[in-house]
Amino acid sequence: MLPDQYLSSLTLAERLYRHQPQIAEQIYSPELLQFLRDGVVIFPQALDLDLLDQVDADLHDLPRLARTSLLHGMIGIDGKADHYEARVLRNLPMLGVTDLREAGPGLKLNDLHRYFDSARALAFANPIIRFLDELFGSAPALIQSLTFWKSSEQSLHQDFSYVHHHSRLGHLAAAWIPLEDISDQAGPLVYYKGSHLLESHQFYDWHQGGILASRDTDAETAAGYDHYLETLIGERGWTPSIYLPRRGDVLIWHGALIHGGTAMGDPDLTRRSYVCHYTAAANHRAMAQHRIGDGYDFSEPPSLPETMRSRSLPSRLMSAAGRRLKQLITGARSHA
Ligand SMILES: O=C(O)CCC(=O)C(=O)O
Repeated sequence: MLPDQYLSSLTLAERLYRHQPQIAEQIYSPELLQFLRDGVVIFPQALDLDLLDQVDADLHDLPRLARTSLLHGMIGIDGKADHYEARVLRNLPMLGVTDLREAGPGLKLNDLHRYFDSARALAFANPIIRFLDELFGSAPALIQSLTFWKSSEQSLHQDFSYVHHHSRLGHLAAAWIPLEDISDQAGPLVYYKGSHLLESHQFYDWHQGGILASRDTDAETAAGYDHYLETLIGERGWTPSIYLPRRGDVLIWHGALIHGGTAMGDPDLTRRSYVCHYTAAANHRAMAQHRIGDGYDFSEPPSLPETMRSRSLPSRLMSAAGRRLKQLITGARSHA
């Protein structure tokens, strides 16, 4: 996948914002416009606290699930050998860790929405789905969910290079859902506002001009990515934002936003979070093998919200126009 192919796969909303911002401003909600500008939007206290309680209750089952090897997950996302010698969840006992809740940073559990209805409902919570529907112009589909107990301490990255088993790569966004209030000592999420607005010549060259990381990427190329991001951030003058949310908040970021997990100040602190990656449902429907280019393959089909179906371009445009009209009417009423 080359940079220009990626750029032409961006959402209609983003292409409009990049090329005709004054038109985009007439059509889209303030939240979406903020997202298109910054690559990130935060919805404070938007999630149902009872649902979060239910997720908490279900998570009590995790240690049992981990022992039965039903659960999949990874340890030390960046291969941080100083954190763990094992790479996958079922190897935790080899390290003397009997309860995954006691594991250190870098532990992530895959796709808990497949085990728990509560986690599934949280991934498809209304404020998230409503926003993504406007962004994609069609129903969103969940690609994967990741649950973290502590900070990932994952180095800076852009998701599109790693999460690319959907057909239109520019249709990618993620939600960061705190499962508890997050302390600044717990290794919170860091991101760089505006860093999603890359031009064609600004992408990292993973292989022959391609923008996707693969399992076969050599160590030198992988290491060069850190340097590339640091240089880009320095050149563009982007400054880090640290996300210190309260339970009930949700942050949604763009698939090209530079972000990562910061180092834990206090290794005992948890930083329980639920991270969901989405694309447009239409992308998944077109997907034959859950595999694209030199990307990874996935055995499970994508998850779709039952209540939503993908829509045609005219119907998407009509919805956007309808939303705008509604805002104008509401605005006119509140000024009357
Ligand atoms: O929560 C974190 O520390 C990082 C999560 C992340 O980068 C991702 O899932 O893409």
